[in-house]
Amino acid sequence: MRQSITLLGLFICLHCPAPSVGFQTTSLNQYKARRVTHRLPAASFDSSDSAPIKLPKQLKKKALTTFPRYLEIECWKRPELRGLEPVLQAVAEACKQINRIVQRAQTDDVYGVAVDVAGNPLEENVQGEVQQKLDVLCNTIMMQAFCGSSCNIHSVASEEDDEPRCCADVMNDSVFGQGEYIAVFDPIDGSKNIDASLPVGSIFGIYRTQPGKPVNADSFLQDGNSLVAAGYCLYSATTILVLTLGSGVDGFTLDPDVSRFLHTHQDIRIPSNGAIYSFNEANYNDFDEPVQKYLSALKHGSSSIKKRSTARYIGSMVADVHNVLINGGIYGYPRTLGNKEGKLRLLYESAPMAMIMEQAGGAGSTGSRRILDVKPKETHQRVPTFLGSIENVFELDQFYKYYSDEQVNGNTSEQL
Ligand code: FDP
Repeated sequence: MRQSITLLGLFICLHCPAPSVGFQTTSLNQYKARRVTHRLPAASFDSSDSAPIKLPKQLKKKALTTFPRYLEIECWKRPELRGLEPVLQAVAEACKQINRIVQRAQTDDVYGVAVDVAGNPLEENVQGEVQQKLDVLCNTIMMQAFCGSSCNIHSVASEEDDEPRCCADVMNDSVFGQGEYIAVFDPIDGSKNIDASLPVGSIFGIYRTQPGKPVNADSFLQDGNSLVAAGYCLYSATTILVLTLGSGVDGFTLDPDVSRFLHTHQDIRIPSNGAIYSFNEANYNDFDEPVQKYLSALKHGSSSIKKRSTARYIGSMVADVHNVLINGGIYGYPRTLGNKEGKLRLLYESAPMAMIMEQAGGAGSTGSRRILDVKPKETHQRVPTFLGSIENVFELDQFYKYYSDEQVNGNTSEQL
């Protein structure tokens, strides 16, 4: 009896009309009037009165290896990487600088549109975005770290620059244009998040130049299997640098007291499956059918991952992917009706992240193939991106396979 009353209630509820203007019992003005609008008088106390915060004695520092020492040991074990040691040291220093800039974004004058020497706003970049001061600043820092720390990087391609640049040109000295490596990076990814004090990150990858071939824009069109190193730095509750040199993944947390990256995460392994799914679901109606079906399966509990799914989306790739790397699950930026190749850039976003995922035991897929197998046709190419635990990404791929087989003549899962 009780159950049938509950069901009846549910039925009535499901069939009751959606509230319309005529249905309202409270007008908007009445609603607004209910808010607490008075302001408390501004607190007046002299901040110099406040005593310095003392940390409890039991908060002792852990004995952790520093990033420079870690690099020294790794490059000693693998002499072929020695040329990268000064480069990666400099990149870590650049991440510290970017970290400070991000933390000062609300208090210092680093906001707003970037201007040239004459004070005119810079032109839109190749992505069609007006460059912000912060983007330009972080780009310069990263570029100088890669190009100016040694003579080992020949050229760089950045999200912020339309074309790759030779380090000789960046440093204005021909000695810097001879290295055997090239680097790709996104100096500040998810920068729209900074206004709201949310996490952002930097992403990078390093390739070898092709022996016997001149280094030019085509040298960057290598698939992700050729990456020698990849990493990202997340500027969040803690600042963490995550790095792979092709034999596992390690994480280094910035200790703000001594301004050093310390080896806090040894041999990171992503769980083989996980509950998190991290997609911008506002785009659901524009996703491919296989992605829609996959997301529905997660929500209805019919996924092969026998865990109750939980949604997490910050809107900053580094933060979202890091969450999935640590806790397990899947991150996705699929193609949409408006963005046929998705939004993320293959060379300096998806491929480095896919290398990290695979090195941690996870997977990176476009839905139909490994991200690391996609050979770019141009520097700023975009690619549908799914990254995460191996079982989760495998299941997503299965949805693509199943629904493409079903629509042999359709174009929902066209091969990249
Ligand atoms: P952003 O445009 O702020 O640089 O790289 C692109 C990116 O950020 C990713 O970091 C982020 O995950 C994604 O775009 C967010 O896009 P949506 O707002 O479309 O979800």
